[in-house]
Amino acid sequence: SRSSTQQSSAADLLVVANRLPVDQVVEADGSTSWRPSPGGLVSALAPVMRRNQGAWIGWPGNAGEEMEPFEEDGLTLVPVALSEEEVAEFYEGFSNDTLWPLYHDLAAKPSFHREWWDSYVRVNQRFADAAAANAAEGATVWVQDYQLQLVPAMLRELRPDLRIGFYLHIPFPPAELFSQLPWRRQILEGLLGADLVGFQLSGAAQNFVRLVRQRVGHKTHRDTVYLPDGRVVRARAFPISIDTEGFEELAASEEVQARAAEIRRDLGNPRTLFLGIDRLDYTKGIHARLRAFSELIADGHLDVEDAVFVQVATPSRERVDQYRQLRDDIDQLVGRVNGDLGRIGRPAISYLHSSFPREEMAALYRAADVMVVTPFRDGMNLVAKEYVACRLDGDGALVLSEFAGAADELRQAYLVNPYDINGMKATMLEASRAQPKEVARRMRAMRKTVSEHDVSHWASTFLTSLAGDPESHTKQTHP
Ligand code: GDG
Repeated sequence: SRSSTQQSSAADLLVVANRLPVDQVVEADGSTSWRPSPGGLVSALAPVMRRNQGAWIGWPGNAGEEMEPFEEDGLTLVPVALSEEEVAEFYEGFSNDTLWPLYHDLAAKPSFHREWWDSYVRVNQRFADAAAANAAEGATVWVQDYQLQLVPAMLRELRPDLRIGFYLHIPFPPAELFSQLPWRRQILEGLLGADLVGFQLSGAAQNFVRLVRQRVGHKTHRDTVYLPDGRVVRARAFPISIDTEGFEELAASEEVQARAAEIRRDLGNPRTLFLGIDRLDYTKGIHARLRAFSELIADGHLDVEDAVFVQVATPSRERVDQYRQLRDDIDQLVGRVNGDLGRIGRPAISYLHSSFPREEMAALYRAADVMVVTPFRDGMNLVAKEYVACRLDGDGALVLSEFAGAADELRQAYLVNPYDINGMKATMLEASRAQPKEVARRMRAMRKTVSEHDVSHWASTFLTSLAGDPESHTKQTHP
């Protein structure tokens, strides 16, 4: 209850996310400090959070002791500590080895372990307690993503005065898949603690509402769930986006332009530079895409003298078995393709297993003639939008999986089915040979979409919708 909650600070707008928007760095002398980890979410939310006494609640990213809240760049950051065991069970286990594959169409086989679930419940409760302790009366709390689906109901239990929103960054699966989850009902009830549940696509919102009707038995109508106590919960789509202007400015800088030219030179000035940039994740379809490209070379449709594929795979979740296996599979494929098809100074695939600063990403986007984004399933896919934002000259072709959320908005991309290798081959070839006028026509339309819908538009649409449903709440927060 309200009186038993310790209030160390009183924020009017709280973001609760698995990770804090900072990384802890250990200096040479052993002391630790914080380095901001810039991302779309924090850059979109920071301005409105500074205006509203904002607090960000999250895990600092490594196992460790409890820490006091601290100020960073005008925001209050509230660290939630996880033990080694919780990192293994809540984060690597239930979040990334149960929910992640299940929510992505079983792109890998999900593991179901009851201890992992217990840890998920325990850690979600810790996040909810931290939010309850730091929220002012009537504050707005915005909970992020699949790691924290129980937080909305736990938080409502502690603090019925709060306005609670939830946003899922990854797909929400159809009932046939979701129903495999032994804890399906608890997750649905966890989400129903929110006033507004946001998804990338309207199909996901519909999956959720249907499941609530079937599995929890509540009355629903379109995007609204009617709870027995009179409260209503809405489920709607809010497609996320990028800091479009930020990417445009970066891409326009002289350094990035010069670096883009240098990248092309270093690759031997190929006629067509294909590019893939992904977290190294089995949902992203990296292996199938590289196979399609290598077959185009083996078949003689492309030649290593004038085509190259640059694949950046950012290291990710390296302690989860399926990710280790994927890394080995891709290493092996790249080695074989380059061994079979490359020539001296002309590898078919230029493969980089590392992460780069934003400037280098922008230079790669500027350098690439054909961007290839072929996930088997993806909530949105920001890389596709970043490529579009960086194409200041209005050229460049985007090959995009129809199973990425981004395909709903970027209709003028060269759309592919990532399971269809021959189809991907044909479309990659078509994109690389298309008339400049045709490429420009498509890019122009996509640039319009990305400039009209950026990440601050996303954040303000969500927060306005959360504040604006008057019948379920009297006190409203205006971001
Ligand atoms: C999840 C959902 C949804 C990647 N490598 C480097 C780097 N990145 C940046 C990209 C992009 C972001 O990371 C990746 O975002 P994606 O959307 O492509 O994919 P996920 O990581 O799977 O994100 C996804 C997203 O959440 C947002 O809701 O779109 O569907 O799966 O911004 O640029 N950035 C830098 N160096 C790298 O090496 N600086």
